[in-house]
Amino acid sequence: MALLSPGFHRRRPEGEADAGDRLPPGQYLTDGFPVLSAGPTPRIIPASWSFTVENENGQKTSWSWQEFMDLPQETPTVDIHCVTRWSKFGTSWQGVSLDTLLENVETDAGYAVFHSHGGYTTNVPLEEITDGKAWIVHTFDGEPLDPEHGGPARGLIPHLYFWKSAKWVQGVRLLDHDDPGFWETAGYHNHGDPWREERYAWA
Ligand SMILES: Nc1nc2c(c(=O)[nH]1)N[C@H]1C(S)=C(S)[C@@H](COP(=O)(O)O)O[C@H]1N2
Ligand SMILES: [Mo]
Repeated sequence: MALLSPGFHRRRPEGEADAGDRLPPGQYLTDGFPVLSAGPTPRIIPASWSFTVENENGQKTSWSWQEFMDLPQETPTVDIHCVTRWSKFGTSWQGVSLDTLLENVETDAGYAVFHSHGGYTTNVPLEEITDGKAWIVHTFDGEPLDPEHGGPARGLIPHLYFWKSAKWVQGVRLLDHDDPGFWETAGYHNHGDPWREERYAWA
């Protein structure tokens, strides 16, 4: 027996017509914004927040909240993909490009590790966060980023699974060698490309 009567066409909500091309394999779309945190939510006030880039020789460059907010701001609108299989289309953010933050940093490093208040870390090859591919963001949907989602500021590397986007970020270390982070040492894939389903190290 046919489950659909003749002439019935499933209608997709506006804007989802190309979900097939836009949705990486094994993912489903959500309109919500799930919270995934490995520990408690740290409460950090902007006045005591700073961001530090440390190069492979230990040289540090830091911005206070005000200095960070005075840097050129960008407003990326991007799709995000969590390894637990939810994806969210068209999320809009405001923040500073890693290109801007790395502009005056002297480095021959090939790798980077983001580190967060609370001890979370995540590693990426440096080329994954340059050329307009990554930001430190402080605003989501026009509002200051909620603490649950990483406020006052988090990493945003949308072309990799969302665990690479460190919440409550406080800095990035540049290294001449790879140094797997929190989930990467716990069995997640070292790279995490959602289009190649790089979910787990053993898969
Ligand atoms: N500091 C920190 N950053 C983190 C995490 C975390 O536990 N701690 N979880 C990661 C994971 S697994 C995901 S899917 C996203 C979730 O972000 P959200 O809670 O804003 O959806 O943050 C990533 N960044
Ligand atoms: Mo995740």
